[in-house]
Amino acid sequence: MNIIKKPSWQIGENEITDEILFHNRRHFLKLGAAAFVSTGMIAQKLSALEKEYRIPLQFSKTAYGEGLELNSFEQASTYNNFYEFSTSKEKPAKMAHTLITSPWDVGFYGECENDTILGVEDILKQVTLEERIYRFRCVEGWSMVVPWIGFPLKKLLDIAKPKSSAKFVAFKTKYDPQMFSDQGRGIFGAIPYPYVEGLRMDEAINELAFVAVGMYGKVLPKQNGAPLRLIVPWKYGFKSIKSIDYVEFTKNEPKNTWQAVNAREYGFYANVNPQVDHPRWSQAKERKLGSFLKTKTLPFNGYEKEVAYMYKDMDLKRYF
Ligand SMILES: Nc1nc2c(c(=O)[nH]1)N[C@H]1C(S)=C(S)[C@@H](COP(=O)(O)O)O[C@H]1N2
Ligand SMILES: [Mo]
Repeated sequence: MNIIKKPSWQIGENEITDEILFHNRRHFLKLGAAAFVSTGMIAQKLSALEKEYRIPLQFSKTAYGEGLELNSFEQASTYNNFYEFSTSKEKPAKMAHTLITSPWDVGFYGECENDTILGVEDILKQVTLEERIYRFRCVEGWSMVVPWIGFPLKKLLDIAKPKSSAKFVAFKTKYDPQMFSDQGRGIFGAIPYPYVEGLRMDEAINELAFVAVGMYGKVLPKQNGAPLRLIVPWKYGFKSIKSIDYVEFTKNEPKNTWQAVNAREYGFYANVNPQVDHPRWSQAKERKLGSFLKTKTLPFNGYEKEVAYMYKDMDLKRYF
């Protein structure tokens, strides 16, 4: 079925829905379905299809993650942390339809030569997509292995031409209470919004730091942070900020949301470290989604070789 005539990111959300509905309606009619199911049933089926439909992406495969056993798409897209919707793990998948991901602009500002605002489609014209299978470890003690599709974070940052005065980069998730119900609760919200994360510049341009626009071959489900999110595989999951709206280059270390919420429990670096326990639980082990037994957590989540050099002079108990 050839329903994609333009590159995915050039199609508006309504247009996609219309095309899917159009083609599926024809499909149903061809089956003669209309003759024996009620229009109500067709409408129900169509709306389920509409929800599940994700645009396939074109990308190249890479060697990242060879040999790792993948979690299922089902696992990775129905057990989420996305506080803008809910603190429940199951609710983001049910609520995320209110997030409108097209059109979507990303703004760049701060210590850079090229202050600019770009549509996701223009960003995607400047990069090539690749698939990377990464381990992902949440600070809460669960983990997963996911095939992300995207491009190196360095490529995104290069668009803005950071100045040498840029020592850090901060990211902000969109603030829009119409799209994110928990943002509408003001001081009663689960955490302060917008969600903010940050990296030191050398971390941000490390080859592993990744911007994901898809997973499992297709565009990101909204609950996983569409249309674009960070993936920093050697750090706890909260560093991998979702649905990025702004990128700010700074001279000083930005204060990330979780540090603002509880600086004793969550730091800026958040490198996965089985030696440094969370004040309320051990970080020595993790449970992979779908697994019964726990396995040992690896230093830097298994990416020591690629990233440890950046922290060689730092006391990682202090800079947790
Ligand atoms: N904007 C935003 N980004 C976020 C979060 C969030 O609540 N809001 N949760 C973080 C946490 S704690 C984790 S573990 C991962 C979860 O990503 P996933 O739902 O794709 O597994 O997203 C991170 N990024
Ligand atoms: Mo997390």
